[in-house]
Amino acid sequence: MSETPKPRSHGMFSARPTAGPKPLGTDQAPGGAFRVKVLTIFPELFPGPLAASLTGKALAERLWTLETLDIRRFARNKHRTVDDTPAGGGPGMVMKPDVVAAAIDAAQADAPRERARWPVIYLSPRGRPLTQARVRELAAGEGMTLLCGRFEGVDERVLEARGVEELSLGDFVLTGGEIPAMALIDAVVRLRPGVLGNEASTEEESFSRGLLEHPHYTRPQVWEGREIPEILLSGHHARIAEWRRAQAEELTKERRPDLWRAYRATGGDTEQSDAKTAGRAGRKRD
Ligand code: 4FV
Repeated sequence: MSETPKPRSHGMFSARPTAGPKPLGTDQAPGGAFRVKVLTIFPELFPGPLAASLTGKALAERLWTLETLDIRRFARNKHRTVDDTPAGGGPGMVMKPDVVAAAIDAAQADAPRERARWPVIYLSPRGRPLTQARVRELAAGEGMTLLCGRFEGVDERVLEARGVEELSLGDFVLTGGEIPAMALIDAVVRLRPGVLGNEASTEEESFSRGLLEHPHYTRPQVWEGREIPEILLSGHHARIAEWRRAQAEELTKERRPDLWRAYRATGGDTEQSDAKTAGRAGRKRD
């Protein structure tokens, strides 16, 4: 079996790998670049949509780096077999533990051992549902290695042996983990400093306070006979914030009782409610 395969860096800038291909941007990447490694049997799918817009600009500015490792390169036989029939029978194929482990070990060779700083994540429907809270934690780290499943999934033993975290994009079944991996990368990279024009926008957005986002409006003021709610044109920022909060609460109660319960359990956005109560109290005062 040939020597350990080299990870391929995405040639948006270097079509042919120079001597010892390096992940995109690490050469003069400022220490702070968030590093992403993707283990997949379809490396050509990356960067894909991540090369566009804000994530693409951030990739070019080396605010993050992307390295794909083709799992097939870690196969042990000349047919580069990465899967085999399921033990106990049943449909489909399962990805082999020895091959997947070799890919994980190669990816982690130059990553910090502390998984809190650089977790290894397998995207799968069995995983813990991905939340904005977990995304925020990941964005505060140094990097992450993402394992993209195909077929029926991956042999359980390698997930245990390598302490792999399982995350799910949602209760539905895809043909592969690559799209969930891209979604996770997008969600994490947009929280990195310098990626979003105004970081402020992440404070107000869905889930930032455990609530769904309030409705948005923009010109024209009247569209198909439908008006923008008056309050939003009042210029009264405190009342506008109050209205948006009430809208966010209404919508969350209606569409996501699970989030509403969690929100109430944490006493809602305490300081806000305190402000509100204080405001009310204040008002009473004058
Ligand atoms: C999935 C999800 C997902 C399951 C079998 C890939 C597929 C195949 N990943 N959230 N939902 N994965 O459906 O993350 O291996």
